[in-house]
Amino acid sequence: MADKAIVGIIMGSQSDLRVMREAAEFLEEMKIPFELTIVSAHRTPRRMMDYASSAQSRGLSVIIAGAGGAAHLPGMVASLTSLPVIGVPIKSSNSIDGWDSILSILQMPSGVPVATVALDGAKNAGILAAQIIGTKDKSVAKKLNQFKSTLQKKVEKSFQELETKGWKGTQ
Ligand code: RP5
Repeated sequence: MADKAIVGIIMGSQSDLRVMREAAEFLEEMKIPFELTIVSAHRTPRRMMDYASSAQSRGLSVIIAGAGGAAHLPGMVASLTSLPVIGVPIKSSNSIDGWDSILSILQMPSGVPVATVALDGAKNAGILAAQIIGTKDKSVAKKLNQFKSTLQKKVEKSFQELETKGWKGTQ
């Protein structure tokens, strides 16, 4: 992507990409320039510190961080920057049942928030990042409104289909 990245997508391992790509795909759809890389809190702690502490001066506005198991990446990144950090808990090979990833990312101490999305909810992380960018960028806000209206139309179509079968939907 040619333009300077304003969203940073990071993940603890290459194995997280199967989930995290959905955030990237949504940002691509919204034409929001982003960067995507692997940064591990445990295996590359110095890289994590460099990434998080330089993020704002490099022009990023939001960071999306995904990790699984003992998922310390989003919280540690949030401790090193005042940019908003969106955390994606991943059900990885070292995760027991996903709750370990969720709680590691969600239960942050007061003063260091991570906006945590659902387990494997990378698309919502992309949407939330776009919504943050859309507070200042009118063209992104317009695209998001169109996206939300397609969501509405899909539901309308499905309840209309039920009604044509003679099955009454909720009032
Ligand atoms: C975490 O450990 C990563 O974010 C990944 O979800 C998990 C497993 O990593 P790999 O062993 O697949 O590299 O740090």
